[in-house]
Formats: sequence, structure tokens, C-alpha cells
Amino acid sequence: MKRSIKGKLRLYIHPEKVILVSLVNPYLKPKLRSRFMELESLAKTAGCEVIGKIYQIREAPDPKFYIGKGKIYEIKKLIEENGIDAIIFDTSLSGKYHRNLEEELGVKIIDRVELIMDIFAQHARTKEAKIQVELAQLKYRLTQLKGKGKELSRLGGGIGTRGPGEKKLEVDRRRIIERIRVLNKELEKIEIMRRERSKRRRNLIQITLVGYTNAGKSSLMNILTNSQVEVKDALFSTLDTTTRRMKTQFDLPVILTDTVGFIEDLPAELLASFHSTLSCVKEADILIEVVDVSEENFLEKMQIVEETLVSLDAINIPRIFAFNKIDLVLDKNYIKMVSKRFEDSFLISCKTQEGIE
Ligand SMILES: Nc1nc2c(ncn2[C@@H]2O[C@H](COP(=O)(O)OP(=O)(O)OP(=O)(O)O)[C@@H](O)[C@H]2O)c(=O)[nH]1
Ligand SMILES: [Mg+2]
Repeated sequence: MKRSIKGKLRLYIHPEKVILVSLVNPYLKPKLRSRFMELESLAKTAGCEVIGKIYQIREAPDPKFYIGKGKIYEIKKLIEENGIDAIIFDTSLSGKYHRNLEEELGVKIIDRVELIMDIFAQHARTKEAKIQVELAQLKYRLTQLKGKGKELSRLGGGIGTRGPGEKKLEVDRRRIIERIRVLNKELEKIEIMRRERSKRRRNLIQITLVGYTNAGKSSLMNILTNSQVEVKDALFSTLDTTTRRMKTQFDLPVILTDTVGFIEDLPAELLASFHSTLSCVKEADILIEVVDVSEENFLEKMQIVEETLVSLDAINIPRIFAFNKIDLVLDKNYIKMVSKRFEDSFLISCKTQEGIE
């Protein structure tokens, strides 16, 4: 136990030990490595220690346990040998799979959606973000309770059970519905204030930073507007919007907004709950898409940003491409060649400030 600065007693609990499980169909096998890497980053960001990784290539999931019997046996052995706290599946699992797996394995079962939401819950700072995350979590819980009268049995606390501010999430269906109603009302009030603010900004040129999570949006925001938005090598560090005046060569009234990043299979519940935070994307005059070109699969991630912009109704907004982290790239010629395919593109480094004026 340690004493925090404010003098409150805080428990420092050991990280939860987890196993990552991915099931892919044969066509998606080439994506397995990058998916596992991303799942591992998500698990680490959520504060877990990854003990094992298991994958299975199958045409279709097993009807009872999602993965095959042999894999279940392998996981059981790992649980016995290592004292595992939770198994994280790289997919959105139905309530039925959740229950069957929990009963069979006797440990907590977490899916990708819950994992992402758990990170959002831990990172939410403002009242608006907290409400949006809790709403998304509760709506997801409800979909899992569908068709069953019984409550969700969640083994233990920690990952997957946390709400914003370490509050425990509601598990009772009736109370979930009531809480969703209350949260929706609160969110409505905040949205009215946000709309007022955005009305006042109508005569300004609005530029919004978009991109995959951890691409360097907040880093670029800080450089361009001299701000101090938190920058971290973690997924979803930013969950709120920051808007600042930006200096330009032409003395135009330009404001720049930094916001939440995207990810493959961004849970629909989160996208819906965050529609007000993400309104700065749809309402922008120009978007700057920040791309981390030090990642080998950056083109795939650009495709996911593309799809997310479609679902946000922002695909027709003029876009500038900032190919970031060029300082980490050895084969700069390849990136230069790729960037030529995009009309307005810049090769930059927020670290060395190369390419940024
Ligand atoms: N080497 C290098 N690292 C960078 C560069 N730009 C950003 N980073 C690092 O990348 C990590 C993520 O940067 P952020 O600015 O927080 O990224 P973000 O897109 O705002 O991420 P989220 O808010 O989590 O979605 C941090 O560790 C940064 O220091 C760069 O040009 N070069
Ligand atoms: Mg950020």
C-alpha cells in the first residue's frame, strides 16, 4: 500500500493476468499478427499482463464455446498453471458464448468490445465523456442479456466490470434500463450547451484532427496550437475534444480540434454515444488525418479511418494527410511514393518537428 499525494490511501493491486484468444477464418490469416499486436496493446493499456496468446483458424465458430474443444483444454491448462484472471477474446461475443465459456473455464470472459470500453471508462475525464462511456457500456450489457431473464454473473471485479471513475457497472436488467434513461437525460442537457458553443464558432474556419488511435493527433495539436493536451504511448489517451485557436500565415480565424481516435471494430455503442463529441468531425471545414507511418499496416488502418468517416457522415469533407512519425521510418522513399497517391499530403514528425512549419 502507498499513500497518494493527497494523503488518501490507495491500494496498488497487481495487474490482472490474461490470455488472449483469436479465432480467424482462413482468409483473414494474414491479418492475425497485427490483430494480436493490437489486442495486446489494448490489454496492456487496460492494465493487464498478457500471459498467453492462443489462436485458431476455423471457418466458423464452435456453436457452444466459440473455439474448439482442444483449445478449451489448452486454456484450462494455462489457467491451472498460471493463475489466470481473465480470458480476452478478439471479437464481440454473444451472451450465450459468455455464459458457456465462463461456466466451463471458471474465470472472467472479456470480449474486444468490453476491453475497449473498459479503457474508455478508465480514461474518461469530463462529465460528458463519463456519461457517454457508461451509456455505451450499459447498452452493450443489455444486448448481452437479451433473451435471458437472469442477471449477468460477472466473476470478481477489475477489467470488464469497471465503469467510469472505477464505479462498478450495473448488472441488473431493470436497473440498467433506468440508468440509461437518466444518463440520456443528462447527456441531452450537455448536448444543448455544445450546440450553443458550436453555433458561436460558425464564422471560424474549423479544422479537426482525425486518425487511428495513437497516431499522434494530440502531439500535432500541441505543436500547432501551443497547447498541452496529454500525449501518451497508449490507446485512447484522448476521449474529449480540445479546441484551440491556430496561428496561420494568412491571419485567418482558424480553430483546431483534437478528438478521440478510431480503431478497427470501434463498438457501435461507443460511436453512437460519442456522436456529440464526434460532431466536431462532421462539422469541420477541413480534416487533418494523422497517420502513423512507422506501423507496417498503416494502409489498412487508413482504410478503417475511411470507413469510420463514412459512418460519421464526414467522408466528403476536404482532407489533408499528415504522414507522421517519419523519424522512425528507415525506407522513407516508400512512404514518399505512397504519399504521392494522396493529393494534400505531408511527411512529418511531431518528435523532431520535421515537415511542420
Ligand atoms: N517517434 C515518434 N513518436 C511520436 C510522434 N508523434 C507522436 N509520437 C508518440 O506517439 C504516441 C501517441 O501520441 P499521441 O499524440 O498521444 O497520439 P493520439 O493520436 O493523440 O492518440 P490517442 O489520443 O490515444 O488516440 C506518444 O507516445 C507520442 O510521443 C513522432 O513523430 N515520432
Ligand atoms: Mg490523443
